[in-house]
Formats: sequence, C-alpha cells, structure tokens
Amino acid sequence: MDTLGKTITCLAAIAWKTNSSLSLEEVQVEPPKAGEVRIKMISTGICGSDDHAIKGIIPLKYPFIPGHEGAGIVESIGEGVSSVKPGDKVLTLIVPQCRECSACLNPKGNFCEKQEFTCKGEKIYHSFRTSTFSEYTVVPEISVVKIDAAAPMDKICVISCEVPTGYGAAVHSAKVTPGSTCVVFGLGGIGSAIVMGCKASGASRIIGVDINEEKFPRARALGVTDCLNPSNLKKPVQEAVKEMTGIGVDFAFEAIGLAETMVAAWDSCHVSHGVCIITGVSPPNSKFSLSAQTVSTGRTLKGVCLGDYKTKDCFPQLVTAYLQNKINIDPLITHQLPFDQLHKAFELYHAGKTIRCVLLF
Ligand code: PAD
Ligand code: ZN
Repeated sequence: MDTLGKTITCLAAIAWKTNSSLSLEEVQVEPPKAGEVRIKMISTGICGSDDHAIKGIIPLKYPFIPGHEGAGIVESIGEGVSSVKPGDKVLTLIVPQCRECSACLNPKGNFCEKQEFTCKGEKIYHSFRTSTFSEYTVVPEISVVKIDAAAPMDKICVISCEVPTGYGAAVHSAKVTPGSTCVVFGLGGIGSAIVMGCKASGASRIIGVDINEEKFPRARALGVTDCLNPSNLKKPVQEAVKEMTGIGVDFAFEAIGLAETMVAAWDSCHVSHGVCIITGVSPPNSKFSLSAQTVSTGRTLKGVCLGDYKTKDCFPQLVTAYLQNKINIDPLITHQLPFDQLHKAFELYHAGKTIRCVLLF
C-alpha cells in the first residue's frame, strides 16, 4: 500500500472556535504510532453530540475535528496492535473498551476509564479522538473494533452510536417489557432508535414527545402510538402523559439533553416501578432538581451511555444482528450526502429535517 508509513494529506472538517461553522481543510494525518490504528473513513453520521461539541455544550479543546459515529477500513496499524489488521472493516468507538479498568471489569455499565489521553502535553477528550469527520483518522486500538466483512459500509456507521444508544437503552438497559407503556422525549436520531427498541420489546403504547411536529410521521412509522408537542399543550407535558396512562408510564426516556425534559421524563414515570432513562447529554453546569418525595416511592433514575453495551464486545454483535435481519437500521438513516457537502448536511440537521444524515467519503 503506497500510504503505508507515510503522512497522508486529506480533507477534514475543523471546528476552529466555539459555535463557528465547520471548515473543510487539508490536514496531515501521521502514520499510527505503537498501539494506534489508521482508518480510511467510509461513512460517518451526524449525531446530536457532534452538534453539542461544535456549540461548546460538550466542552472540548479547540481546534478539533468532530465526529465519532464512524465506519471505515483499516489502512495501517502501529506496533503491537493485534485486534485489527489492514483491510478490516471497523467501527470507531466513542467509549473505548480497554478490558482492564474498573468499569470494563465490572459486568454492569461500560464507561471505560481510559477516556482521555494526552497529546503534546495537552489533554484531548476521547469523544473526538475518534475524529471521524476526516478522510483518514488515527485512533487507539481500544477505540476501534472489527466488524463482519459483509457489513454495508455506507450505513453501518450508525451502529457506532445511534443504534446502541437508542435501541440499546430500550432493550438492554431498561429491558422494556411486553405490554408496557413508554414515553420518549425527543424524536431525533437517538429517540427514533429508542422507539424502535420499545416496539421490538413489545411495548403496547409508546408516546413520542417533540417540539418539531415534522418528526411525528416517521416516529409513528417506527412504532409511536401517540404524539405530543409540549408547545401546544395547556399543561405540563408530564401531566398529559400521566392522564393518558392513568398513573404514569412504565418506562420514560430522555433523548434531548435538557434538564427540564429530564425532570418531565422522571415525573412521567409510574410512581411505584417507573424507570427513567437519561441518554441526552447536557452542558456541564446544567442541574436539575426532583421533588424529593417522588424518589422514595420506588422509581428508578438511570443515566445510560451507548445502551450500557461493552462497546468492543457488543458492537460487532449488533452488526451481525443487522445482517441477520434481527434489527433494521435502515429507517434511522434519512439522508446520505458526500462528505464535502457537510455544510448542507448540517443545514438539514439544524432545520430539523433529518433523523440521521450519513456523510459518505
Ligand atoms: P437530534 O438533534 O437528532 O434530536 C433531538 C430531538 O429533540 C429533535 O427532534 C428536537 O426537535 C427535539 N427537541 C429539542 N428540544 C426539545 C424540547 N424542548 N422538547 C421536546 N423535544 C425537543 O439529536 P440526537 O438524537 O442525535 O441526540 C439526542 C441527545 O442524545 C443529545 O443530547 C446527544 O448528545 C445525546 C446522545 N447521548 C448518547 C449517550 O450514549 N448517552 C449518545 C449519543 C447522543
Ligand atoms: Zn453519537
């Protein structure tokens, strides 16, 4: 391979400062060092977390190359890398799996402690050490996983974030039960995947909440039985949900990232056994308070990252489940655009037109 051992000059999207529009630039991608993997990206999704990072809601050090929901092919590997080889199809992992830290060794949860690494003495956060908005990227071996060679690379990137986060929150974290009632706050990429998981688990009623009614038809097609737009209600949305279900839902999910909708999700839960799952990511200084009395009656509040899946162990299994027609990721991807049309893709995202727009390299 003629790129082997050489620095590659390629196109990447750079966030230079908070809230500025991304700038497509030529960057130099060095060969992988020991323990690193260089990937030729094939596809990457635009996730709400990328938008949060660009806006500074998830604080990262500027300038950085955003993107984490990526699928690609290994171009070359550094010394000591054994789990992937050049030519392998891979997904990038926004949460790595080192298999050594206390989080990885515990059967519950997945929030690996090796989230950060240093570069030239500065701390770089792992979310964007995946940096998939680039034709080539270099990631640590713990942040990449080999997948089935039959995977369709123009779509499979959503199994690197949207599918495990949403579908996994419902089927793996909450373990939604047949015949149960659910409410999903936010019907974007993650919320849509949650709806899919609730439906697959046999929920009898799925209430979808969003301020953008353009999201409702697709949400209904995925399994939402009732749509609520809080802006059109004369009462707080949680009261509407309680009235619709008698005493509250069995499972509530928040997929927006706002303190007020997290509280609304909690208040929508059945007073005795309701489970409230938070997947939305909020700014670091954001806080919410719950009525203390509502806590002692038995409800559960749980934050969930990537559906609690151990990423390296489980993402290849999700890919296989898709290839075996056990999960259908296709309705979660509404747009596909060439990478150099990134700005158009973000316009569509900000206009609320997309569930997931996948960029193709
Ligand atoms: P998205 O922008 O596709 O969806 C957000 C949805 O929320 C949109 O449909 C909005 O219209 C809707 N919305 C916005 N404000 C309100 C409101 N006040 N009331 C009701 N609806 C509203 O983003 P996404 O689905 O990609 O991501 C959603 C969140 O999940 C975001 O906070 C992201 O950072 C987080 C996330 N978490 C994980 C994880 O593992 N925990 C992974 C990936 C994304
Ligand atoms: Zn994501």
